[in-house]
Amino acid sequence: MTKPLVILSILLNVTTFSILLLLINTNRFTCIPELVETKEATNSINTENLKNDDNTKYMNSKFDKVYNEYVKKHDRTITKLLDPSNNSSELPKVVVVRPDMHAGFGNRLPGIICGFLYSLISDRLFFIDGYSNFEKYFEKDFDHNWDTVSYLYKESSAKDLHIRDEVNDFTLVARGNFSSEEINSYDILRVYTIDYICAPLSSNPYYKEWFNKIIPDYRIFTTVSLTLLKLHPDLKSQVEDHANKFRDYNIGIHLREKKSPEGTKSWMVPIEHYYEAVRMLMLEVKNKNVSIFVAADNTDGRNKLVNLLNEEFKSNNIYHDNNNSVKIFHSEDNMDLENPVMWVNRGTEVGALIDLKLLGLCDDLVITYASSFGLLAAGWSHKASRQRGLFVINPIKKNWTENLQVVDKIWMWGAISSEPCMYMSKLLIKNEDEETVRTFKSNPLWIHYSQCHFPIEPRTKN
Ligand SMILES: Nc1nc2c(ncn2[C@@H]2O[C@H](COP(=O)(O)OP(=O)(O)OP(=O)(O)O)[C@@H](O)[C@H]2O)c(=O)[nH]1
Ligand SMILES: [Mg+2]
Repeated sequence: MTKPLVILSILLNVTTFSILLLLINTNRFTCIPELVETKEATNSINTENLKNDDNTKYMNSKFDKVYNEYVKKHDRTITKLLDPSNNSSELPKVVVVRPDMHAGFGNRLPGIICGFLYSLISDRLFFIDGYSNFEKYFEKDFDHNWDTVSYLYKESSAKDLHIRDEVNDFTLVARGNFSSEEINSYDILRVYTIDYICAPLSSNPYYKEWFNKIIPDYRIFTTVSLTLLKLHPDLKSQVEDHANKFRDYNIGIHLREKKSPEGTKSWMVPIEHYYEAVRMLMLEVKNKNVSIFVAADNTDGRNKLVNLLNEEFKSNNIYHDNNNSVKIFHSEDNMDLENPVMWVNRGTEVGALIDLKLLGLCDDLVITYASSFGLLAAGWSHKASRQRGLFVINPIKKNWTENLQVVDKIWMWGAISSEPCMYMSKLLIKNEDEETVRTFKSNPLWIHYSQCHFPIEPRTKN
């Protein structure tokens, strides 16, 4: 190249580069508006409530694709099945989940999530049997009401995968093949459980790869529940009304006092322990408007805790030095209302769902050991991608309460994940064969799944 040509080429390059820089600075370069939009979306998440639940921190586009394909397949198959001109005698294979309608609301949902996972991995259709008023509380993307098709399956063969604590095929869940000849010979796989019983499925060698591809972060419950269990718009707007009280940073507390390990009345959960956990969280918060949302299984306990927190934040200098303003609130549910379905567990179904969702919208959670309510709220959460796990408050023996700081057992711990509890996992570890236990323990969360509930013994048949 001659000298003038080299100079011209340098000039041209410099000019092009300058124009590019100018375009970038003035946001006129095509990719810039997108970048700006993403930033705005991320910012709006900080004040997230359900209004923007399509744009929340936790999203999984890979699973969404699988889900949307499933919905299309379900609709197509059902339309064909119910078409009067269809004279094929072949019935699609199905998974049918029966929730326990006499159990707490936190107990009804895990079986649904498990059943849906079973249907995905085994290429079966998914149905729910006997969830009264499901449509009143949740928005459905497809018709999974078993009543729609059950009359066709009167003569069909069925296998019980789970019947509460009595029957649980853990070997199949942890290391079996859901498409084997044996399992395929059944038209119906039945799931009747109150537990997040399918947790070992993500360790199963047949499905590990699928999970690694579709839900690699082990937020399995969150991923499935945010698509399959969408709150009904009426309830959603009630949640939004409450969520408007949320501020820059929100701590959610679930206080469960009315539950003790089976057969013992000697355990209690000191209210002060929740307040200790909140103090620990608050020490790291500076220059923020904070809200604390308190959900509880009884009005008295809730009021005591709210008063204690109010008192603390009025007087304690630590928080004033951190320059935080704190507001404490709760939903309107009156926990003294007797629930006709569950006389031990009070309050209304709407109230419980609203509390669950509000807890799930908080930035941090302080919940009660062994209560599926708090663990479920953590799992059914748009904030599941928060880095810090849950603070879990353990009950302690009543006669230890004279000195609350000295107990010979952990009374507060931080969970590594927001996955719900699998209370049967202790039983799995105790009773199953070595290979099943080993496979379950290959799940990095096995301790999380197995340390969140009192040990239970299998029911003896009499
Ligand atoms: N509204 C509301 N209801 C609650 C709250 N905590 C407990 N309840 C009621 O108590 C029930 C507790 O049942 P679950 O949701 O299964 O929770 P759990 O603590 O595991 O209790 P069990 O499984 O019944 O032993 C709920 O369904 C509600 O009826 C709360 O914070 N708010
Ligand atoms: Mg429960």
